[in-house]
Amino acid sequence: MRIGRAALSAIVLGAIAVSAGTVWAHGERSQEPFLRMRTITFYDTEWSKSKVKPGETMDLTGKFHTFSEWPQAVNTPESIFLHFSVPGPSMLKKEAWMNGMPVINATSTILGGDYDYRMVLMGRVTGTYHVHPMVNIAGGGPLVGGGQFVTVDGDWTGFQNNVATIDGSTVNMENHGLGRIIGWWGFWVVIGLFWLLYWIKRPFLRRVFQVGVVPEEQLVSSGDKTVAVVLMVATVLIVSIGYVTTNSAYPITIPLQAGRMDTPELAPTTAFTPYAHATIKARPITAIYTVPGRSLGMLVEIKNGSNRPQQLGGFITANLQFREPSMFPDSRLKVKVEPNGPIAPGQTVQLTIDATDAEWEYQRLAELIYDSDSRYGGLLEFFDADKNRQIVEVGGPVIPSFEGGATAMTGGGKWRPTTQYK
Ligand SMILES: [Cu+2]
Repeated sequence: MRIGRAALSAIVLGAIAVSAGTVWAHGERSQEPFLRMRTITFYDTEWSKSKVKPGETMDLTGKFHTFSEWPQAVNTPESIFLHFSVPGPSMLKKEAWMNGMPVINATSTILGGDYDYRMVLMGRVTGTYHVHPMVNIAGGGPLVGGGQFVTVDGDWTGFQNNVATIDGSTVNMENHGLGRIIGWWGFWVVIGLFWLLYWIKRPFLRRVFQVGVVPEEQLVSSGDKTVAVVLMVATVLIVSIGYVTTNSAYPITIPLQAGRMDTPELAPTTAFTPYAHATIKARPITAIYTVPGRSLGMLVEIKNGSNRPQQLGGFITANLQFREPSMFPDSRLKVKVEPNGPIAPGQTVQLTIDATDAEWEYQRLAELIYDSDSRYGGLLEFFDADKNRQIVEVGGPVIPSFEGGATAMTGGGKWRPTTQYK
């Protein structure tokens, strides 16, 4: 049987298309594990809606933690800008808050801090978008939190983005001043084209080869000089007139604000104690990543310095939240804690914490064993009997194991934690 070349390539292309599967989102999984585990850890991310109409708003809320053991390869978050990530201006940010303070400008953060944020997003262009919280670090680039699809549903023709100005008038940001911008742009395009065409018509290329051969009066005539002087004077004059008329049309203007603010520290509440105020101390002893088991096993010494019994209920890293199943039966990702149960006040215990899931591979976090600095990082969540939560940072070196069934305790049957780590 002979298969035509076209048919063969169709089969090959079809096979590639089928095997490629559906490609979604932003490629956030391609960021190196250390960037996702040891810089900014987003948690409690919530999208108030999955569908908005153009002009309708939704809340994007959550918290993020700045990791104390910030990697040397990334600029520290001394100056950050809180934003969200969608493809293009398909949604608008109408408000942004961090720890109860409006953050319109860039702001500073300190390492080891927890920040509570809220952004009010407005639907604009019809479509479905993967919406992430995002923190831009000056000199370091953007770091994104977890993403969820939000659909902007409905016709967006006639969409208005109205804002009230300081002087009390309302302007539609979609087309405010657009006539002036297009008018001036068109005007200068005409002037520029005239100047260009004038010299092309002279003609330009032939005279280049005549430079130094013929007298310069033949290259640039007195008529050329007149045109140049008229254009030069006209340009200065038009710019001045443009400045004066625009200034009188918009008498009250302020420049774009480029200052930096300082976000206050997140105050502890009964329900939530940020890491800076945590009374539980965690000291990592050792950690192992089991490649076949897709499992991160940690051996951590925990000292409960609070006056209530505390139980480890979760481990958060790189937008993944592993939770202890007896406390959170609905959690998709589970963490196994031994010995499990409340730690009495003042008590110090060694816990083995195993976070096992295919997500390590799926999110390409298993690559952390190929980092030149193989260290893990994450947040431990401790809960008292009333489900009040404390956030405790944990992180340290990871040793890979290529054997199945390894845990932080057994180390794959060969490697065991030694006193050198204590
Ligand atoms: Cu995405």
